[in-house]
Amino acid sequence: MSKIALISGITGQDGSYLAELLLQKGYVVHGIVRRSSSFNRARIDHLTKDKNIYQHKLFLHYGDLTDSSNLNRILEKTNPDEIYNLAAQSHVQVSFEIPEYSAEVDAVGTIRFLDALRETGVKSKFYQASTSELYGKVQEIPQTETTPFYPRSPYAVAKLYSYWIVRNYREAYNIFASNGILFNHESERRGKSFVTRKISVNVAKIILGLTDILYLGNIDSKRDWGYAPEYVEGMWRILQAKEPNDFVLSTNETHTVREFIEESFKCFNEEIVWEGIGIHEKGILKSSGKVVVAINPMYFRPTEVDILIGDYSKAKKKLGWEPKTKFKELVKIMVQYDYNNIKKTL
Ligand code: NAP
Ligand code: F7E
Repeated sequence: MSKIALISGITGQDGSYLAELLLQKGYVVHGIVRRSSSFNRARIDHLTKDKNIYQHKLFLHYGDLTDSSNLNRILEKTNPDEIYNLAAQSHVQVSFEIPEYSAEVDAVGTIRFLDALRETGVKSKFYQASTSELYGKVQEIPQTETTPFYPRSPYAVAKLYSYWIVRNYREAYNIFASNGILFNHESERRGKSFVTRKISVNVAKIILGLTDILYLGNIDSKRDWGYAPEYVEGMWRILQAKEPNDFVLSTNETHTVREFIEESFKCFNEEIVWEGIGIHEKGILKSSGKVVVAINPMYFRPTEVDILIGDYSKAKKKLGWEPKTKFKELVKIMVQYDYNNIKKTL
């Protein structure tokens, strides 16, 4: 008998890779999709097309983490073995603009899901998409599962609630519920308003002569960036462990946004030189003297997370999970994808 998985956030970056992985493993996959006025299924389109090999293995259900009766119905209807709760208002800067909605989805949404599990009596394992943003103003370098949290945005504070309610329901009701504390993971499917993809798309456009300047905010913040397809494999492994537990998934490397920009241009044999300071700093192409990067303070956040670097030793030891794609290769994958993709449309 095939195992049944239910994925919230299936139309997102991680949801789409996870759906692919689970279908390849022979699972029947149910996904929760939001009604939207414009098409929001581009990332899973290839899995849902008619005559697809997964045609009778993938099912989509309208739903929303703000609607608990709907979650109850979906659980009763699908009776999953594994739930992956990936749905979220996932943009940190946007969470400062819509803090209450971010809490509704990213915090209360999780308790709605866990309570639906309790009420329906469905016996499913539960994966929660926790985040390195919980570490915020970091209390320790590198960060591990025991590093104290210090969230620095409405997004991170909401995710902190979810982290703890997962642990509480595990202890109180013996539910197999685990947190994956995932550090930033990127890909050619990353949303275009996150910094890595914003850079890869715009560098490709600059090289193709379609745009002049890439405007960014804080280019000195440091992130631990990995490759998303490897991280969804880690999510699956977290739910295959003997006991529910919490795991960091990361690369144990950290790089600045500035380095991401420099490495992206290097893919086209272009070197960036920096001139000026603060909001007046500019990135200039050494070959032509053209300004291609500038600072726009509208992208600064009221509180910033300066440095993230995760120690994934526990996941390596207990799950046999390790990241394979490191920084330079990740940049190359994203930039080359965007360059080829944009060029095709010309
Ligand atoms: P993403 O691309 O932004 O996808 C988010 C998904 O959530 C989309 O499918 C979105 O649907 C759905 N969603 C948003 N609000 C919803 C609601 N009210 N009800 C139901 N669905 C809703 O995010 P991602 O990068 O794949 O990340 C997946 C999860 O991991 C998120 O919870 C994120 O916070 C967390 N996380 C991400 C990272 C990372 O580096 N990527 C690291 C740590 C944790 P639409 O397509 O309709 O918008
Ligand atoms: O920002 C700086 C920005 O939005 C990274 C989400 O998936 O990962 C993600 O959150 C850094 C920050 O990701 C721009 O200030 C500069 O320091 O790509 P980001 P994030 O905030 O780290 C975590 C783990 C999650 O859980 C989240 O869901 O880049 N930055 N200039 C910029 N960021 C953006 N977005 N746009 C800029 O123009």
